[in-house]
Amino acid sequence: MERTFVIIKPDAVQRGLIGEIVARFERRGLKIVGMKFMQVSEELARQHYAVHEGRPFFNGLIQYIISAPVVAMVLEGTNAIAAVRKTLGATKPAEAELGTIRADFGLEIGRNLVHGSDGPDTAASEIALWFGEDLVSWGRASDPWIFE
Ligand code: IDP
Ligand code: MG
Repeated sequence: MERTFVIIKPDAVQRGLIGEIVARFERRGLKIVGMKFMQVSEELARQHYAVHEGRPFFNGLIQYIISAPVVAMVLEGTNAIAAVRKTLGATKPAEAELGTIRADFGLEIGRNLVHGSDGPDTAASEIALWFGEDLVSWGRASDPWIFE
């Protein structure tokens, strides 16, 4: 079973889309094992996006992610990392497939609503950075109907 890290970003929170977005992950069968509503500090934002430091959009990205609260989540499931990335859609909403979160709710790359880890290494480091050990392993009644 794989775990991945998700952020419902400030634009999605301000637009009242938390429930809509969480519902899509739940419907897909992903299990919530961590979730918090929080104001991101500039320090945490810079650590999370350290790989993008020096890019022209970096400062705008940091300001965006600290501009309003976010919902940080850890989701668990079979191939959770790839399943979440597919559910998010392409980074540029204009290129995202219809039916994905970014296509259904977004237009611009700088307001693309959600973050999802892009691989096993980033998932592990992002979960550690945002949640540490503060996760809940639990048996969900529907697990046998979702995981074979
Ligand atoms: P990802 O979120 O799909 O993994 P990345 O390339 O890792 O995409 O970029 C991280 C985030 O940085 C994007 O989700 C988006 O919010 C922002 N970003 C990336 N490229 C641009 C850009 O050219 N302009 C503005 N924001 C950008
Ligand atoms: Mg990325």
